[in-house]
Order: sequence, then structure tokens, then C-alpha cells
Amino acid sequence: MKYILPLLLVTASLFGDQTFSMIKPTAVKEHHIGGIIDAIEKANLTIVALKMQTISKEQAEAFYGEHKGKPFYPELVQMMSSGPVVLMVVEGDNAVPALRKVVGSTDPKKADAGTIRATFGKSVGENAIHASDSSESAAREIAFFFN
Ligand code: IDP
Ligand code: MG
Repeated sequence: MKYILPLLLVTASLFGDQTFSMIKPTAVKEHHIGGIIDAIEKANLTIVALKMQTISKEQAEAFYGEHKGKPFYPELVQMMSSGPVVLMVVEGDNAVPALRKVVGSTDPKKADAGTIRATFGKSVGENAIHASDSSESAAREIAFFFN
């Protein structure tokens, strides 16, 4: 019994933390899947699950439920359901902040040079990629798209 906690800790550190990411429809249409995945891997993060699908308006509404009522919400839902996206589970040390760092600020014009949004984003609404903002969001978002 006393070995269970240390075993869990060792197992968790072996696998690292997980976060969730999604390449948005505009970036897929503009052939940036390869460039974006390359940037994630160069940040020493590991993609452990990946699939492509077009999400429904209802899924986009539920996924971005925290933004319901904001002026950009209808446009966001429309945009996210407008074509195929790439859904990914990403793993690594401090995966959530590590991925947010390589993704960059919400507004591509304000994002640090070399980040995914600075390189591949066009505007706040078309900023190439989503990345979970906390481990709680990551767990919820992974469960939303992967079972
Ligand atoms: P984040 O993606 O950097 O976490 P959030 O504030 O959670 O940013 O917003 C979710 C998404 O909603 C953004 O990635 C962006 O595409 C979109 N968004 C946020 N604010 C605006 C806005 O003012 N106009 C248009 N779209 C927006
Ligand atoms: Mg967010």
C-alpha cells in the first residue's frame, strides 16, 4: 500500500503533463499544419494523439462556452465550424504553459516573434491555433474530443 503514491508520482513524471491543442480552420486551409506541428515539436513537446475533423456549430458553441455572450462569440463559433481542424493531445514538462509560450499571445500582431501565432496567425479571430489555458481546461478539452 505504501508504494502506491511513489509509484503514481514516478508514472506521472514519466509521462509528463498533457495539454490540448487545435489547429484552426483557416490555418488548415492555408497549408500550415506541417509548420505548426514542426513548431510544437521543436519546443520539445510530444504529440501523443491527433485527429482531423470538422466540428459542428453545436460542438464549437459548447467548446467555447466560457465566451458565450461576448461580442465575438458568434463569429468564433462560425469560424471554428467552417472547415476541418486538427485536434491534438500534447505532452511534456509543464505542457500547458510550455505550449502557450510557443503559441504566443491571442493577437498575432502582439505575439512574440517566432511564436506560432506571430508566424501563422492573420488576426485575433484567425490566430491559427488554440491551446488550453490551465490543466483543468486541458483535462476538460481532452475529454471533449478524445475518449
Ligand atoms: P486564447 O485563445 O488566447 O486563450 P481567448 O481569450 O480564450 O484567447 O479567446 C478564445 C478565442 O476567441 C481566441 O483565440 C480568438 O480566436 C477569439 N477571440 C478572442 N477575442 C476576440 C476578439 O476580440 N475578436 C475576435 N475574436 C476573438
Ligand atoms: Mg482561451
